[in-house]
Amino acid sequence: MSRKNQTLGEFIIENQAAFKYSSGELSKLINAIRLAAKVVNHEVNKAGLVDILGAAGDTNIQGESQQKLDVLANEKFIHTLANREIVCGIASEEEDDFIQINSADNNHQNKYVVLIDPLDGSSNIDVNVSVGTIFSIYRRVTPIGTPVTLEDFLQPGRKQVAAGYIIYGTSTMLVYTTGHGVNGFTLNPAIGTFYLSHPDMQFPETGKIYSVNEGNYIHFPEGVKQYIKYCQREEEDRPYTSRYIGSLVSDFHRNMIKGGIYIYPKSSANQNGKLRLLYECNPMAFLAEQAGGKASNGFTPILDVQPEELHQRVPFFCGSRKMVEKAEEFMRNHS
Ligand code: AHM
Ligand code: MG
Repeated sequence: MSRKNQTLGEFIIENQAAFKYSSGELSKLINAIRLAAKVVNHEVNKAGLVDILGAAGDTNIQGESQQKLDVLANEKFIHTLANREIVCGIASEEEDDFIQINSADNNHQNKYVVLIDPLDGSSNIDVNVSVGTIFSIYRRVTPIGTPVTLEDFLQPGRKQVAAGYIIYGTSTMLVYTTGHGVNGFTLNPAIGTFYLSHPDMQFPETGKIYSVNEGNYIHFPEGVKQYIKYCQREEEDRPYTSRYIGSLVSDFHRNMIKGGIYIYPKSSANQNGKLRLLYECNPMAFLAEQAGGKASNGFTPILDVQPEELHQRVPFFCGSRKMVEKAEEFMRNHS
């Protein structure tokens, strides 16, 4: 039973029995993500002190060179997961290829692979706008006892065991699902503990916010252009409000709480849009569905798309169920 003010640590232990494959391994994995989140949060919070502490590329007082935050976040997550030997492989938006975690002593006995976008929206760091980390967890499909292969990472999103994000915002939150609803935890920075602040998060069935980079309007497919016009028309409960942070985690988080739709469509310049299927869209789609929302590529549920490569991009429509269905209707009618 979840209750407000429960710590994330307590929540993980109490809910372990509800996990599909309950061996404690997934709990340990989420605990490691919780730890890496706190470390990255600390670094992100220091970003504004760049004039004092030194910019990326500078050498600090200990003679260490300062790293860009997205590179640093990547390292922190990979090291935290790899050092604990609780996963058999990691793929990251920041790495060209997946990483095999070789543990000499346990002979590839771990069963989970993790995919991460360590610092999404990192171009927002310089202007003090919220950024996030996105993670996605699968059970490997190749036999335990052998090294992981690409096949373990190229699974449809429907196979995810857990997924979530950390939002480094006005407060830092960790929001995740293991397929039993979505729960949000807020970090108390004074004591470094995440508390359950948003139990059983739900997308409102519909909403009044649409989030899309309208600067690219001219390049959008006709269905998206028509849907945007629909959002702006003075009819029924419209016009809707336009809100676009340009940081997927933040736009998603706001829309889940207030009701809304996020769209990153294909464009004439970019046939598959911009967002990555494995690191961004699948975990967000899993969370959306678990919270009663919807996520699609305009025609098909994101979670049913069969990935073909690690860094594959995909058009993304995600948010309140009725809004996504309406956008899909425009896509169908104008394709
Ligand atoms: P990134 O992985 O390089 O940070 O890019 C992903 C980000 C998303 O967070 C955001 O929604 C989108 O890119 C914004 O893109 P654009 O500036 O093209 O609207
Ligand atoms: Mg990203």
